[in-house]
Parts: sequence; structure tokens; C-alpha cells
Amino acid sequence: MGADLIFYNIGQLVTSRELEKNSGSSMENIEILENGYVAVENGHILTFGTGKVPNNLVGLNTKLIDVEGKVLSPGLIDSHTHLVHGGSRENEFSMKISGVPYLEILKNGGGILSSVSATREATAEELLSKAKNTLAKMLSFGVTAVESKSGYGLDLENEIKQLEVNKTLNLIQPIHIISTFMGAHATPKEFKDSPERFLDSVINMLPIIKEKELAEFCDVFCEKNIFSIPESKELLSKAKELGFKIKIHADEIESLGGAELAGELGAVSADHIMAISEAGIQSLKENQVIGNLLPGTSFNLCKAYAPARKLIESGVEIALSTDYNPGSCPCENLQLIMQIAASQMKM
Ligand code: IZC
Ligand code: ZN
Repeated sequence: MGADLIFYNIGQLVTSRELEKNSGSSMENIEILENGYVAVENGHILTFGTGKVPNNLVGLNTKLIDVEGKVLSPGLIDSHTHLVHGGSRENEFSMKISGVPYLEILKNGGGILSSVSATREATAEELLSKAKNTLAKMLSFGVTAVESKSGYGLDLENEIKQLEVNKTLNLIQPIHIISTFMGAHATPKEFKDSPERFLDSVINMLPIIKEKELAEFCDVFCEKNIFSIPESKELLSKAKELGFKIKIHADEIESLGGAELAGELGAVSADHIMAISEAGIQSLKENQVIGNLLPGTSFNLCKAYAPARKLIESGVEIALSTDYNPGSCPCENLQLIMQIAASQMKM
């Protein structure tokens, strides 16, 4: 019989067999096998090992692939992206490097709001085609699963348009997409004078998104002058009641207490956490909330990095992602992010 597919002549075969959990020193327990092979049957790993491929694995119909001494590792997971959007924001780059803060650009109608205009103007087909091109680049860097947020529609019709693009992407290309509803990403201009009414409108979108099965997670930009701690708590509590898993853009720019809130609500992850407090670190650890680190954003905004070593040594579970988005991190390359994590955060 034999396997369907065998990869052989693998220079380094990386497995997570010894990885009990993603925290503390156990994160160092990745296994690297030299001169490896992997046998696959029905899309699942049948077995793997080192040295010569055992004869009993090779049948008449087995496809053999010579890896030519390269690395074979499990697919990388990018667990924080703003994948689906219209337009681009390279015009803000010179403003940013001349010192205009990210939140100042947003306050003046640029930043996220500029992507909202471009996303509202784009058709679903245009958004799909752009995101599909991005995913092809991500795949070339070894990424096989991507979390993708809405949050550039900020009204029901356009939030649904973004989330439906996620659904279609799952059907037409090989990367697995996990969908997140982030209607609370910024307050759109039509609600400028009544932001509390906008939060109500996002809360009212929740049951509709749930009913249409358009998102697994709900996220919020919890930040000074964006969504406060009480507002974030109100939204995420409702989302949780409806069965969404929750995550938070927490303590990205100001130390607001987003990580503490993530712990209190039992979020899956607290993302960014560049400005996390001591109490925030404790809250993540005690409540087993994953700290999702996004150093590409610190790099692009010329900001401090999250205290990765401190989080790891405190026993917080850690993930690493691109934060791919048109403004604060226009980078599809998770391998570059890993390199920045190593050199700047000593991961
Ligand atoms: O479009 O700027 N931080 N949201 C919160 C972002 C970054 C994405 C953006
Ligand atoms: Zn983000």
C-alpha cells in the first residue's frame, strides 16, 4: 500500500511534539530532526522520522517529494490581521516619521477612517481579489492559517461585506481563515457627535453577525479616545453572551487596563500589550489569556516593544503575529516579524 505522499531529504524537520504549552521555558522545547522524512495519508501525517525512508511506506502510487535539504515545519499561524480592506495608506508614512502620532492622524479623519472610506467604496469582488493576492504572499512565507478582522466597514452592510469576503476566501484558496467581527474599531464620521450611539449600533450588529455565522471572535480597539474600558466591557460582555470568543486590542499605545479587562472577561487573547502594566501581566497569567505580540507595529510606528521576556518569564502564554494592516503594519511577512521578535524583543 504505502503512504500517499512522502517528503524526504529534509535538512531540518521541525516538530512541536515536545511542546506542552506556549509558556515559560517549555516554549524552547521545539524538536529539530536532521535528515528527516514525513509520510502523509489522506491529508494527515502518518509518521515521520530520520534517515532512509522505510520501504513499507513506499507503494506504487506514493508521490515522493525531495525537499533538497530545506526546512520543513508546521504551517505558521498569523493570529492577528486586518486582511480585508480597500486602498492603502503609504501617504501617511512621511507624516508618521516626521512625528505625527498614529492617533492624531486618525483624529484628523485619516488612519483607520481613510481605510474605512476606501473599503466602503470597494466592491466585494475588489476586496476579495486584493486579499487573495495578500494571502498568496503570506503562503509563500509559510503561513497556513490567518485570523482576519472586519472593522473597516463600521456599518452593518459594509461589516457584512468584509466578513463575507472572509467566508469566500476560505472556499477559494488554501490558507484557513478565522473570522473576527471588529465593528468597534473606530467611530465613523457619521457618528462623530454621538459616539455612544455608535457603540449601541455595533452591539445591535452582534446578533445579526452571529445568526449569519460570519465570525467566531469579537474584538475591540480599547484605547484612549477610541473605546474606553467600560465601553469595551459592555460590548464584549454582550458578544460573550451570544457565544462569540473574545479578544482585545489592549494597551497598544496607552496603559489603559485592557489586559486586566481581558483577564476579567476570559478573553482568548490580549493583543499588542506594548504598554501593559504589572497588574495586566498578572491578569493574563491568572486567567490564561494569550498575549498576542505584534512587534511589526512597534517597528513601523517607532514605538516601544511589548515586554516579551518579562511576559514569558511570568508564565504568560505568548503568540506572535503580523498585525498586517494598511496603516500601522503593512507587512505580510511573518518571517520578518519573527526576526524582529528575536532581535528587538529577545524572543
Ligand atoms: O488600520 O490602523 N491598531 N487598528 C488598531 C489598527 C492598528 C489598524 C489600522
Ligand atoms: Zn489590530
